[in-house]
Amino acid sequence: MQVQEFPIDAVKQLALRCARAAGELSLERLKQPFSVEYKTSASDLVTAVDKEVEQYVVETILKQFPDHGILGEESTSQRDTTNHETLWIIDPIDGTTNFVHQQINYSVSIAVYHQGEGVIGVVYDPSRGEMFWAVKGGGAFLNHRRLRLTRSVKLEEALLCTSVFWNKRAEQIGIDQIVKQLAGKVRGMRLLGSAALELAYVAAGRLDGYVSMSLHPWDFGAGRIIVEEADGVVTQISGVPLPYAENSSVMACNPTFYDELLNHLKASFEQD
Ligand code: 2AM
Ligand code: CA
Repeated sequence: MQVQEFPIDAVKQLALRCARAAGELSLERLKQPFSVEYKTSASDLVTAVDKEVEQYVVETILKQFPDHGILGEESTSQRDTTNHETLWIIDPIDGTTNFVHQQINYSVSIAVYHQGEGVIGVVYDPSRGEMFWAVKGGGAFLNHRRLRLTRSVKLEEALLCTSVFWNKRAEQIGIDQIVKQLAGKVRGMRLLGSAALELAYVAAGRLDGYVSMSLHPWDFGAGRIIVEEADGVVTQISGVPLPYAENSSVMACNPTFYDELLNHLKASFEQD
């Protein structure tokens, strides 16, 4: 049997090209009015642009790699995601609420997993022209600049970010108390509204850490690879490894205070 080698360079080039083109398309669409719909509620939006951008990305990938699987937030791809050696995980617009209200602070997120392992992560911020990307074993970059977390940070010095959804489940796990306790321990807390971008900022050292109780695979698929390649640590909030195609909690941070943050989170969950 002939074993085909994974064409990592071609896949990387395609991921970068798709992210840039998708971002440019989103900027172009901001020049005209577009439709905004409620998905499940007034705080859960989807626009015609999310759908158009996802469709563009899916078609572009499948033209070059027809046998690859795609898991996209807007499900314009109805293909089975379980039976592919190579799975692309994409969010055409991560931070749709920001896209609608602010026209900045959103991103295109594209990740490629091969045999279950994250090999390429790309998070593109079109409003600032910032491309965050990483190849497994090859490092993380912001445009052409290498990203490395070399600074030593203590929990009390950390600028942390979180995405919290103030819903019934959040109430049940006591999210208000958990966030309050965390905020009291660190230098500052931020809530930017695009998980993919927040993870990219951890890799770039603009934030020291990011915590979320629950994210979708397209929210963290690419950012997680970028943080790891910048020498950061990413796990679930219990400390166990992240899955790649399922929902999960996420904690990502500079490695020098990972244990401190993990112990703090564990303690605040035990109190609850
Ligand atoms: P989205 O814009 O693609 O929906 C802050 O809102 C961040 O969390 C964004 O990355 C957003 O992605 C994501 N998000 C929004 N609602 C979510 C939910 N119910 N579960 C997980 N992630 C969500
Ligand atoms: Ca989205």
